[in-house]
Amino acid sequence: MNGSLPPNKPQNQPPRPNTPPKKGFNPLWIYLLMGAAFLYVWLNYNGFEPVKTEWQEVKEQMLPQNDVERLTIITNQDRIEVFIRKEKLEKYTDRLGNTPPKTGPHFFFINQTEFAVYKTVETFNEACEAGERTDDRIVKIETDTRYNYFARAMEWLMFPLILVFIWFIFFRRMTRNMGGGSFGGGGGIFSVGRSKAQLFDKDNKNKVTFKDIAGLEEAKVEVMEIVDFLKNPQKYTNLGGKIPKGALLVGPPGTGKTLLAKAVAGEADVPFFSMSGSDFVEMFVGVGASRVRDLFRQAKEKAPCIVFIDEIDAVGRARSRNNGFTSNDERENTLNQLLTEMDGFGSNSGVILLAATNRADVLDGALMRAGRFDRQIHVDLPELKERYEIFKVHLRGLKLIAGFDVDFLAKQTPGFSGADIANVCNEAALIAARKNKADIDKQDFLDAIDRIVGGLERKSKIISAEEKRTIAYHEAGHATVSWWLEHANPLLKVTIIPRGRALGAAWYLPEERQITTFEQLLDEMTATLGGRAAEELTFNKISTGAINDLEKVTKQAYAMVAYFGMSDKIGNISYYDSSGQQEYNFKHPYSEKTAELLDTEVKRLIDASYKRAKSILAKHRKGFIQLAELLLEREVIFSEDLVQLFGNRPTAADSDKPRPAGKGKKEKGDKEAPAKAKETPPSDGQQSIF
Ligand code: NHX
Ligand code: ZN
Repeated sequence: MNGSLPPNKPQNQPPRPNTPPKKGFNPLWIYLLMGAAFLYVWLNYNGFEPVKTEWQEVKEQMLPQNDVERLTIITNQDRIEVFIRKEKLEKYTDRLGNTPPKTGPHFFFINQTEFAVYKTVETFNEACEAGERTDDRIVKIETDTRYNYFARAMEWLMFPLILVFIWFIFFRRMTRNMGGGSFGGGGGIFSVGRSKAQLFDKDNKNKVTFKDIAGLEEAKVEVMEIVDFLKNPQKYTNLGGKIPKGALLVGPPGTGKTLLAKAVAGEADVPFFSMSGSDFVEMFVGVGASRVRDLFRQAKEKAPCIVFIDEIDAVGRARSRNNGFTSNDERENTLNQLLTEMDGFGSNSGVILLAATNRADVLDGALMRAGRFDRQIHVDLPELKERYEIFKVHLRGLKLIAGFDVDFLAKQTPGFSGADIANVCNEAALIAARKNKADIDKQDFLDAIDRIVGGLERKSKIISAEEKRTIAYHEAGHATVSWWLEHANPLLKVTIIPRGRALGAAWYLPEERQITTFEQLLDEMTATLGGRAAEELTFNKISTGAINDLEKVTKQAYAMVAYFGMSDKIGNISYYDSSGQQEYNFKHPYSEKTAELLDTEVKRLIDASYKRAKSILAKHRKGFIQLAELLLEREVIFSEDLVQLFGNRPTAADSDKPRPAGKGKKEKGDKEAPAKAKETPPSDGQQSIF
């Protein structure tokens, strides 16, 4: 392929946009064609057009005065051209201009009298020959057929030209859509095989350094080592070690993989090529592979350097074994080329590959074997302390109210990624600005968090009083059930203000934990079903609104049964596939019989949880109804208000337990449910599933 970056380019030049110099296709032939056409026209045109005259004039004046040298009958144009003798030209300067051309034609007339012309000229010539008019010379008469070659050529060329034009436009648009490369800058169809890597040199303006990254301590150490490999390779090779070829950054979206890579670029002082895995994937066959080749050729020219491929799963997805209709040959070729290139350079050649993905499980095994992406650097969602650090970074530029509690923010945002936190900070600033505040306070941040978790608040959505009631009871159901469950997430607030797609929501503050127990899963399911249960209990009617709850519960129950081995009937079996190989398999890895069993187990779990939710609601009916009515009135209720209604959240001893077995099902601390004995579900039947 074509060289796009001169090998000897000085390192301190500003970074070049990813448009290599224009080469390859030459539109010269189109210009040549046009040039030839113009030349032809120009040569045939001597700057003089014959002047129109009439046969009458020729016959009665020009011929008798012996001015005509010859006549040319254009057979296919009904036109006769008149050539005037050189010595007689000045007679006609008033009509032909001051410098009439020596060669004609000078006049033409419309040929309706061809026969008469012949006759007249013949008579004239005969008279000359007979010596009747001695000063006269014979007038020649010729015929000519004149074609408009240009027009004819155009007729022939028109169709192919239109085709070429359409093809051109189409391809141009296609490459632009797919590659994002600009056509004007030399991209276009004729450079599809070139890599789109963006080169950052050390003087890049918006440079990121490790100081700009909060959290990610372990990942930073790993990545810093890679920088060190490039800076002091001897330190490692002296001892006989080999420099690794690549490292894979793995982690959920928004956790800072790309940022980490950028920091490497900023710190390493070596050229840094950055591209996205999807840049390799193009509609044309063979393009991906040739882009890989081109990328590595460029990288080797610039070694030592770092090549960063973002979203590598776009190319690195495991090659399918069954080469059926699910296979993607083009992508596999690209991957094969990538594997070949990674083996192709010696490990000390100074090119280190960094790649980022949020789906390491789907990557091809060959990509991750030793000698390729040797090391995996896990970039996880930030934990409390890390979120605190990240908040501090993003709050740097913001005008905060005095005494702002950053720690509180970190506590309120479990499960947030670095990108989410950046978003919260920005959103908070915007919200404060909208309210014309001088500085940003805690409430702005809370609103920003709500907005990012739940979407835009839609206060103006018109909801009928009846629907409002349903919503309030639904949410009160969630709140009540979760309140009385020991392992359910602590409630933050309940709201019936529509937000995003939801008409109302119960907000929890999930506990940060690494593993989840069966009891926790069960309690969460029960709390999620509390909304539907509340609708059924209070109105004896159910609504479609619970779709999201039911979806969540169903997935949860399926995961418990099929993945976590939490059903006795299925046993300690997991049909989870972490290799991602099964993803395109339409067949389940289990028998039909097991499939049925899974279904019944899922149903049993959900049914039991639903009954449990209903029983809790029935038991705490009074508080539940009070809560719903309060919610209708206030629209938002915080956990503090719930303490007023229900008392403190029960401890392990007095909350509703899924394992009654005679001892846990005592309703201590519940004074608002006088009908408790009646509402308590029969304690055999459903026990077996727990
Ligand atoms: C609709 N929305 O789609 C209306 C506007 C039962 C009182 N016709 O369970 O709002 O019915 O506890 C993410 C989050 C769909 C995705 C919420 C997709 C909600 C929410 C349907 C309350 N709160 N349902 C709830 C609700 C609805 C829906 C979602 C989603 C309702 C319920 C949505
Ligand atoms: Zn709900």
